[in-house]
Amino acid sequence: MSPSTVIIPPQVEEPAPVKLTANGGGIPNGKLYKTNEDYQGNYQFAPIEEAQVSRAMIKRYFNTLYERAISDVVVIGAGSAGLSCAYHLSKSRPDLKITIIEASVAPGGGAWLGGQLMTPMVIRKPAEKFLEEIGVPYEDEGNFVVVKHAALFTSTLLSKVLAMPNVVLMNATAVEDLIILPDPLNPSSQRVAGVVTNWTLVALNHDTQSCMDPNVITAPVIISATGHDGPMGAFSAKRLVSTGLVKELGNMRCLDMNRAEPNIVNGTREVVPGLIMAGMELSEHSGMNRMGPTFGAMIASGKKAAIEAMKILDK
Ligand code: 48N
Repeated sequence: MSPSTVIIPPQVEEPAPVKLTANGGGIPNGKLYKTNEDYQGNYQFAPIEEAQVSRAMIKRYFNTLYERAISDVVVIGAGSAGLSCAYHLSKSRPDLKITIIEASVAPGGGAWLGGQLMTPMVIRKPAEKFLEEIGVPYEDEGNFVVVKHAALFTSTLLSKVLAMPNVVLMNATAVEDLIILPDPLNPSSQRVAGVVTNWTLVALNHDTQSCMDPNVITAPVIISATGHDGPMGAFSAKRLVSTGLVKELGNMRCLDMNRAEPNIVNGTREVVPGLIMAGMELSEHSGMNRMGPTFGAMIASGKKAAIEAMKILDK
């Protein structure tokens, strides 16, 4: 084709203006337009009015925000521990309203890469059983397995969790405080009863504007899995200390895989009434070793947190 030849796509019928129906849907002239998936220059979308897109998002998002203001369980942090917890909890208890609050736009935390920005992910046995459950292939190295790319694990787990009808993920949203109330079961003590949230960009910029007040979500059980580093790492552990509910941080100890992983899993527990701590945040709270680039303990800690949450809810 000589360069002077310019292909002018066949003129397609200008879509008639779409009349918005009351609920924000668009049925142009009472009929749905035909579409055309033609890659030879005549690809046609059904017409839309820009306001329909806004209304489609606003209606759903703010309905969810309204409905999840009262949740059954809030999971703070959608890293490998938080997501693993949400998976097991929603699978075991599809009746529960589980709301995940994730500060980053991209959930997944530190589980998009293995170690030192390398992509393979090491998971020590017996945690590979979870990979088999969610369908993540791995290479078997005897006492541990290797997933070819950490993102294969995290994206698979994330897709399973997001497909669960009772799970809602609010990403780009930060927990910037906790709700702590007198414990109705024991008024002389206090109980974590919910979270205080704001858009993360707001939460990180409180010193640039006058008070930008937050929102709240209440729940009888909070599971905190905010990790040990990052802009808000170990959030709840630090907040529990600053409120005086916990005397002092244990501070994460140096790397020792063989101590760190079983201690994190076995130490996953309700650290104060109403709040279960999981994953690497626990190392900061309880002074456990770090394990570095191996993720089996995150998977198992998440599952243990789900088991502990069900014990509380079943009381
Ligand atoms: O992946 P992380 O940081 O945390 P975990 O515990 O799920 O997994 C930890 C794991 O990635 C390791 O650190 C590995 C095993 N390395 C160990 C080692 O020795 O170095 O996920 C925490 C998530 C992140 O996505 C944060 O954005 C989010 O929590 N987050 C928050 N979300 C909402 N509100 C907050 N205040 C908040 N703080 C953190």
